[in-house]
Amino acid sequence: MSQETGVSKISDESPVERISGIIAIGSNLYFEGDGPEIVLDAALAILATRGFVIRRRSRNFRTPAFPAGAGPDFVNGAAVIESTGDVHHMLAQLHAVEAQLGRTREQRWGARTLDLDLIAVGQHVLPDAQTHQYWRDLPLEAQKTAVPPELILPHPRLEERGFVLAPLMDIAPEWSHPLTGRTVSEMYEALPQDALRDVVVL
Ligand code: PH2
Ligand code: MG
Ligand code: MG
Repeated sequence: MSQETGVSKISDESPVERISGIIAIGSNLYFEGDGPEIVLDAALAILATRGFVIRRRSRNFRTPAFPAGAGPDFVNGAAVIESTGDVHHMLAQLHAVEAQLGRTREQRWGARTLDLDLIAVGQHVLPDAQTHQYWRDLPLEAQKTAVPPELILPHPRLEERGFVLAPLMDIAPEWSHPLTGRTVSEMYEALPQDALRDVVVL
């Protein structure tokens, strides 16, 4: 840390890059006797011990499982988390915390003790706009079997999901989608009535 070595210098610019991610959190199964709300609290507490700063956290919402009939109601929320490192580091940490709290890689859309989904990182588009469009346009039937082989950001199903957008309204209503330009508020207002049915604040 000296001027002579040139390795780093003290300045008003941080030498370490920090990134801020919007995550959706959810649970609809007990883990070792603890219900979904406790599991969600634990997940954020563990993220904090792993070096994340929890900048914002939404209220908890009870939401019916999607697709309908797929299992018990979820408790869903959202948070803004900040860390050093890149997007892939962030995703790996989310997966590690899921595993720590009992998540097994199970059936797509099945019940789970903990689901931590990276929804967006600023205005990043991954892997590229064209691939993103492909996943966004995929019909529901195809979504049931086709799983993206790589991280897609923003989350390709964001705009359809009341259980994601309702919590996002608490923490990031002004965030805008880098490809559509629509804000969370606009996407929330545009949801079909259906998407918010039985979505209630706990
Ligand atoms: N997550 C899923 C599948 N279905 N349904 C609700 N209500 N909430 C979720 O978080 C959720 C879901 C896959 O990640
Ligand atoms: Mg997930
Ligand atoms: Mg999910």
